Amino acid sequence: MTIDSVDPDDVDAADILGSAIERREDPSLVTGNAEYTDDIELPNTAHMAILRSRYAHATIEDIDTEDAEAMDGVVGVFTHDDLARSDTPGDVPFLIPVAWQLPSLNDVDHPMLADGRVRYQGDAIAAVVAEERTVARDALDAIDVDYERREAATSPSEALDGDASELHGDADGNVAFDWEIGDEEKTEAAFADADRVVEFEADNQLLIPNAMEPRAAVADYNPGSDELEVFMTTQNPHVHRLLLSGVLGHPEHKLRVKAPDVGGGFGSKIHNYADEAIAAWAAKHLERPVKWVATRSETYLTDAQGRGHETTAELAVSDDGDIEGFRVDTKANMGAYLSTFAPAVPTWLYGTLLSGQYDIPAIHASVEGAYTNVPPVDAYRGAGRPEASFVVERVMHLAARELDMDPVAFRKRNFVDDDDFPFETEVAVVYDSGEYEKPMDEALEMVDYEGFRERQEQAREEGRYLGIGFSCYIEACGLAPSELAGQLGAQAGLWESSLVRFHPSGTVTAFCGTSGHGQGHGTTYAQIVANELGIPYEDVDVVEGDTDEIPHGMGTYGSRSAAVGGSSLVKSAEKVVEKAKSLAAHQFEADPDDVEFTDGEFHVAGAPDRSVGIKDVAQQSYLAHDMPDDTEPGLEATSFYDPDNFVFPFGTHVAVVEVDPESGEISFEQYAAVDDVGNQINPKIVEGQIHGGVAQGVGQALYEGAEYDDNGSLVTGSMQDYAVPKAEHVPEMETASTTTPSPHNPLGVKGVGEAGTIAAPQAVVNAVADALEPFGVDGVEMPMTAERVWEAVNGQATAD
Ligand code: MCN
Repeated sequence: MTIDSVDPDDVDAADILGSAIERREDPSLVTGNAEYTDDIELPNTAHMAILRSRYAHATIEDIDTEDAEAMDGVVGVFTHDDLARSDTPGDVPFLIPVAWQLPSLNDVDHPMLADGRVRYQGDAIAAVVAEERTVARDALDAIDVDYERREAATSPSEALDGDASELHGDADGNVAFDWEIGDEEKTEAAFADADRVVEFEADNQLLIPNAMEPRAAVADYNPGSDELEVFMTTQNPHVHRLLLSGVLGHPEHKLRVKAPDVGGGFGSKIHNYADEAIAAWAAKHLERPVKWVATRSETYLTDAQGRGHETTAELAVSDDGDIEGFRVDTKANMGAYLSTFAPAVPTWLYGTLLSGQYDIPAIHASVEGAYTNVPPVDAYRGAGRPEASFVVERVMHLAARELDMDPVAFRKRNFVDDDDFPFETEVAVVYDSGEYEKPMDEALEMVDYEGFRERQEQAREEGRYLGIGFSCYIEACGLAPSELAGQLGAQAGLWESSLVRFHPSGTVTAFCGTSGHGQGHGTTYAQIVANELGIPYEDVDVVEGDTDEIPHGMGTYGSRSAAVGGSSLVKSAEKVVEKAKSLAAHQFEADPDDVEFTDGEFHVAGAPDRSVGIKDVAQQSYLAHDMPDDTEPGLEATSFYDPDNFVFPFGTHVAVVEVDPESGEISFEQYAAVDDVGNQINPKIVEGQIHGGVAQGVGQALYEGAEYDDNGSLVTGSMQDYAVPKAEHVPEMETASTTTPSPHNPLGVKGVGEAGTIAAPQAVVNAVADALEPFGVDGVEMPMTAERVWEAVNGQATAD
């Protein structure tokens, strides 16, 4: 089913929450009126370009910048020593340590510009600032770098094998951390008693995020006021302000970070990168605006990548099909340096989801993080949760096959029962609410599962290979309850903050500390606030992404904005209504407890004829002619909302494919997605998020992957080589939903921003494995290129 958008004018005010209102942000985006960072033109702007290492691992013997400095139009050329020697007070040449700690973490210095060593192809060596962008880029070629090359290791198993060249003096054997979760002893006992053990081994390949707009920054420093403004492609301006303040030694209150329109992020614009910090440093140092815009090639080389797991897993099952234990061992690629939230991704965001939708009595997982010669690896859409869901759902597929059971029956037999919520897993989380059979049943109907098996049989007789693959995913989002996150290693609370302000004319601005970059917050937040205040949707404007306008914020990632930011808006709006109620009561000469609020109107209980609208109350609050004692003029409220728990969306995705065993081609017959994201604020936006997420998940299954050669050079460094799926490669999706509200937030919402990406890859891989069962193939490594499928069918490696 495709949901049609509706014009807000056609929706009754009382129905605004939950309506598929058309996105108000789209006209400006599609008519070119949006303002991105690169559109910002400040007078006297200089342009920065960064010289990047051509090798994945090398010692730098010498950097000669003389010729570049002598070029016409070059304003300055800077290396690590310049940052270190800078006379700007408080300057430090290193990025600040990660924002997530683990007990065993071997954190290492991350120089903003190379400190005698480069550790991945693309590592920053020098910055050129020039009058023109082209001059800055040309001047990079005039810098002479004398490299002494070292061995490179780009995969965790290579880096950890004991013979690899060490990346950092502080991390013996390239070990970034060792981490485990669950009960090892109990799990061993479960395996000792098990009828059968099903084994699974697979990589979850490194992915490059590919946001449409490359990272960029424009920094402007005013020496008179000591104010530093940084416009940048960020998903979390307040967090970036704090991090930049630490890196630059610039007072946080004199630093403004503003996100103009941001063309996507998928996690890659959360982190503390060197480039934006160097642009800000240069603006301050040169006392003129400095702009840096990454080229597309730079985004391939330097944006934090995602996934990068090598995993072995074992499932203990009884002959009847009961899961008895689950054991997982993962080596995680952390890249050359730890990125901002990196340690959380393959640990807490991964290990805690290894129970999937199932009641598994014993689980143990261990994860070893490895420093390797690739860019830092951090959150990319899903961040840890797609990797967990992939392992769980691939093992479920293999176990059903081993037991000769129907994959649906096997899953249903082991689902957490509806009555068992809240459900405490063996891996340290409590699922809030769930009804796992509902989306499964809906999806089965959408693909006519019973009819499918007959069709599959018939097709096989004709030499055609159809397959069906299931993915019953669970995710934890709505990041995050601060106390719990703190116990797990977060160095900051993960609350969200908002401000709801009535203007004297009765319109409202809602400020929120999240920072949307494609998710349609302007629409959904206005729906939330209009609903709470009982005023027309058009009267609410939403502001995000500016540290000068919004008091506090933690940003947009981890599908947290609806559950945490949205709840914060509800809380602020409730405070506004509470104050307005006391003002209305004063007018009515009634006790506030006797005043009721419905559809934007206050009236005394039992006397509905005498009423006053909240907009009128707002106006009077600013006129301040007749206020109750001890009440300040104005009508606005700020709040912090800190969730009690994560929210746990879930669903079933089913892929139906046909595989040609001779060519290795895979084509989609059907893709059904049934998701439960709790109550939906805007079903059209939810559907869009699922579509985009599935496109990225299908991309991982079939096309995408960061490939490095033996020297550690990126082979897939452009859109020619790194296959982001085009529209024609994305299956026609049929979507539906079930609704199990989360009890943890006032909206009953769960997140949706990552669900599709978490669900899709294993649905597609399982479908291909199902199609190729007659050939004895039980899986194909991702991305499942035609060549890999062909190899799997033909059981031999093709010649290089
Ligand atoms: N929503 C809703 N009902 C719900 C849940 C959400 O109507 N039950 C709406 C929200 O109000 C919001 C949108 O759906 O407008 C997504 O909400 P949410 O799931 O809270 O996710 P966030 O807004 O926090 O967005 C982050 C999420 C992540 S983590 C990635 S990665 C991602 C994604 O969003 N990156 C994106 N979607 C993206 N979409 C675009 N266009 N570009 C990206 O970079």
